[in-house]
Amino acid sequence: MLKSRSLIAVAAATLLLSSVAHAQYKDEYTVSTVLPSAFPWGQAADKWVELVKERSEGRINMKIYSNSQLVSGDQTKEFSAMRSGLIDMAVGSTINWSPQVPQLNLFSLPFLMPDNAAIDAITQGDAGKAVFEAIEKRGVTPLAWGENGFRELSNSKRAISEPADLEGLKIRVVGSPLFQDTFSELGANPTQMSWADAKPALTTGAVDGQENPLSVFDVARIDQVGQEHLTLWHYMADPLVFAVSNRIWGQFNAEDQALLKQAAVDAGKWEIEKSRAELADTLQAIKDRGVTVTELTQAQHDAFVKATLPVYEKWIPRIGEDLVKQAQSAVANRKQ
Ligand code: X2X
Repeated sequence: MLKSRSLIAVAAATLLLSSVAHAQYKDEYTVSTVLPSAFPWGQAADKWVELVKERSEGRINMKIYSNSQLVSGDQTKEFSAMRSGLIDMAVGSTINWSPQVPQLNLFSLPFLMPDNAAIDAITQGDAGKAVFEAIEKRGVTPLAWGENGFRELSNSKRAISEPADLEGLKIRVVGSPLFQDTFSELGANPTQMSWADAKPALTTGAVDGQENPLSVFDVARIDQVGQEHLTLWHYMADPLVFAVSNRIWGQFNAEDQALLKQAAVDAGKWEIEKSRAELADTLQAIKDRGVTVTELTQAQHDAFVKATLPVYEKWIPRIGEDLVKQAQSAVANRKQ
């Protein structure tokens, strides 16, 4: 009798606790992205939202706010907004969060990652774990990796196949001052600008060029704003990170945390495979529109690597020497 009474008490307490936990759940969680559903980035977020809704049987609902609208278009403020609780969740680029998380500059080191296997070796290994720890220490819980892609260089003036071709060109960049350094080393004239301002600036000729993955060049129709020359130099790639503000994360019970994480892992994997598989067709579509596409010879590639080496000297101390070494050895030992 006594035993069953205490069992009832435990059951009642559990029920109460779980209803308290439920009461804390929001009707809808905000998810910030820069690029909307027409781009692989937006599709990664769509997939996450869809999987979470399905697997939680409609208990956890998320709504995507694209074009960085929750931070009035200023994508470099997204991380801070998540940390302070203004944004609940995000699928964000390492570039845009690097002003707040210096370790994220790792991925922007020029020519650190020669191919997809190199990206995977970093994100799926110890270096990736260290990067996630750095994000978490700053108030945001990272769950999984996605991909924006290798960033290629376009401009309206001329074909670029060596550093000297960049001389004096005004190039739109975003994120941390690392990009100012990279393009300054190459003799260009870099200007920091949000994505919201980039297309208008390309249209008016306020800037001559920009760098973005082929999918972004293609879907945003960057060729229509005079960007006739495209150089495939693969100088860096920005992974995407699926993440939740620590304040929000702590409100989910362990089961739902696992659900959110697994859904992010699955959505990320799906998006990475999809966007890599689409790349060849995307490049063909860009060529078909008359864009001059320049591929570099090994010697031309090496000249860019050499010209940007000073960026390493300046940025390794800021990123962390151990982390950079860890990443470099992951790349050197990657599975092909
Ligand atoms: O602004 C860009 O270049 C973009 C869309 O690629 C990022 O958000 C990093």
